[in-house]
Amino acid sequence: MDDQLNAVKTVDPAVYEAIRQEEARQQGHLELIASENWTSLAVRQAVGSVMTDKYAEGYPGRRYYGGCEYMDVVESLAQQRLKEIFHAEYVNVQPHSGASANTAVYFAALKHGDRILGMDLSHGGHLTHGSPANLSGKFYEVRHYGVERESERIDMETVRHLAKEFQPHMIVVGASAYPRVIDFPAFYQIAQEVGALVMVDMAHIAGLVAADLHPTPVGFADFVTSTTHKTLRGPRGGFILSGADWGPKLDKSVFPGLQGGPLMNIIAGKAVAFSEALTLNFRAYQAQVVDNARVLAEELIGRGLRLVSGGTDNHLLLIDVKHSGLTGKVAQERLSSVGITVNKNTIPFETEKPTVASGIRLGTPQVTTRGLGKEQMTELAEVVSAVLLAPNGFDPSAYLQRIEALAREFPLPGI
Ligand code: DSN
Repeated sequence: MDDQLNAVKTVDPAVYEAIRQEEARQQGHLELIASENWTSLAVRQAVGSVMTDKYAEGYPGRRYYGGCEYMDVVESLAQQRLKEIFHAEYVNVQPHSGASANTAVYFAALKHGDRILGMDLSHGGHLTHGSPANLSGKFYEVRHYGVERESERIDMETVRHLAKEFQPHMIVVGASAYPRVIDFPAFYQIAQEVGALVMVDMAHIAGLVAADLHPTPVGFADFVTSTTHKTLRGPRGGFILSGADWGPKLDKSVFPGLQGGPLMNIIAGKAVAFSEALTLNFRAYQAQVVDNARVLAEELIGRGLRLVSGGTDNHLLLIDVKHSGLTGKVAQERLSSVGITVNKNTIPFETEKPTVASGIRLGTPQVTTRGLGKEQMTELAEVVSAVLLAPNGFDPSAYLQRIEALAREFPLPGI
């Protein structure tokens, strides 16, 4: 990264220093935040390019400003590749984030006050799926489904019952902390029965879907939204997929409805990431992400930790740390003291505030990008379980050394 940061160093030493320290933090620790990843040098170079300097309001071939010929090249490439990855008829690569993508769909398909049925945030859903703290919960009438107390999984008969009672205009499917396969055809069937539209937010599992490791929502949803930076390993941003018939409305909803000029440097980074996602290497990477999560889950359970739903089918796992006498906040701090970054997370039927929480969420996308495999998952599980089950006042230094050694052995590619 040296050459790319020389100018920053000269012009703004304070920002340079913060970037370097962040680089060292990421390099020297293990990032187990399930929604994070490590982009390729190619993606970061595209994002850091002159594409950031251009206004390109509109869409390829129909822009409001002159000089957009290369913007058109890049956005069209991103669109074509995204269509190819997910077999979608219509794509929009301009949403600045997953939240923007979801909001653009709501504004295209719903009226103020319409009813949406989405997954409860504390059961693994997302803020933009109707939380009262989010625009989606303020603009629409919301009912939530969750997981069953015993199985900690979504029960489709419960969802059907709720849908029949509530008669939603839209069912929102997808989660940010659900470790199990989501049955998209079953949701779609229920939506058909009650005459609702379906939006699937596949942000967390987009990379797995791209690699055929999770059933695709395409064909079982009117709209599919996603971020680009989680398992999909692109730059920070969002996108929308749908059938061609919704295209004109969605285009208008994103621009000029919700956004102004697209972030063309990010769209260039998306195009590069989508080309990477079409390779065999990417499929192998996703398979390793899932294998690593499974091994990590099994090893943690074997060492006495309780996992929500008893395991994982995807890239993430939720540990009920209350079961081990901790809060999520304390567990996050303990792991941080040994060089492992995680986030505290509410668990189903939560009794603590979200800022305290009873769980932590762990994911394997980033550590898999740096090359950790099953053997290292066993070592990670040893450290995580020892740290979570240790008495208060334990000495973290030996564990920190082990994690730092692992981080050195598996450097982040491209620095
Ligand atoms: N904040 C993201 C996550 O961590 O899952 C969702 O937007």
